[in-house]
Amino acid sequence: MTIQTPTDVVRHLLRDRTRIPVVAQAQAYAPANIALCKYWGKRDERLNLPVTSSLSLALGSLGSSVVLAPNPAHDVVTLNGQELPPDSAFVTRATAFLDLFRPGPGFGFRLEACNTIPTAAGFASSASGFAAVVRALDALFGWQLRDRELSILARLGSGSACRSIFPGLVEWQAGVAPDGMDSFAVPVGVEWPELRIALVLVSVREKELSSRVAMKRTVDTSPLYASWPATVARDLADIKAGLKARDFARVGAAAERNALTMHATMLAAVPPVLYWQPDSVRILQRLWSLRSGGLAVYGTMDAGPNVKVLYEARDEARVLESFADVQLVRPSGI
Ligand code: 2P0
Repeated sequence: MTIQTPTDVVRHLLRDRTRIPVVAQAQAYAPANIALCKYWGKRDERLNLPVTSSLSLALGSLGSSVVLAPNPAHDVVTLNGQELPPDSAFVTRATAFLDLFRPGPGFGFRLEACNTIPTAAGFASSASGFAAVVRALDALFGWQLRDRELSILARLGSGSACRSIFPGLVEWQAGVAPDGMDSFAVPVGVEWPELRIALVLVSVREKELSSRVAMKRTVDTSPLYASWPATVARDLADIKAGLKARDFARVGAAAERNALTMHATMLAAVPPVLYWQPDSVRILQRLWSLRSGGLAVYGTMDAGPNVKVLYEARDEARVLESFADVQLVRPSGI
């Protein structure tokens, strides 16, 4: 069987499994993740296959919890306790993903999702959301798939979700196969409990431009995109070497450079993609001035205006006093 669509992938991975619920409802959690080396651009838009590999750090207790149960005939989706209208973007996307897994046309799901991270403000809630849904599906139907297979299924919902299947430091290996069966996340195998991320809040408003649209526009129109794969190859190697050597400055510098290059590449798209707000710039400048003063802090930004600050546990107090509106995260599993 040739695997070309998300439906083909699901059929292939579930070929020896049944689609009969084995429990009344299933609960699952997945952490959000922040990429130190970013995923920006697809080689296959249907299967969410990336142009490059990427590497992220999971956010411990910041993520998504879901409860999933069968529901007669149609889907009901709640987010943080509120039922969402069926035509909302969130429900449309969730329903389309659940379509891949229904036992039959008359089968509905009740999906209750709770995010401990702001939804759709560049804090990667879609990553933790899809990863948690995949884990809940696995538990509801009793499939007992391996993490690698769960990672492939989560990727079909949102590329970065494949990394949220694992705690800690995780690499999404881009793979080369057209069917994407070699494109999944794996733990990097480095333990670094002192590594921290501070989320510096600029805005929790939902972004106007989805990362999916922005990514495609960048690939299609940015004259700088041609050099992005080489940038990632260099930064990823540097980050992995830095992680192995516990060289925080090397990891931080490469992560910051990678994020800024990604945003520069977006800015050159037509029309330009700019997620930054004036406060984002102010925070980065503050961070650079603190670093000149000897504090080991490095910044990264995603598809939103918020800034994430990488630091080590020993600098926690200084990070806390240096930024307003900051949420400190202790990543688990590292
Ligand atoms: C990342 N981002 O590596 C990059 C950096 C945002 C900036 O992955 O279209 O929601 O669902 O595969 O995974 C956000 O993109 O995009 C993202 P789709 P996704 O974290």
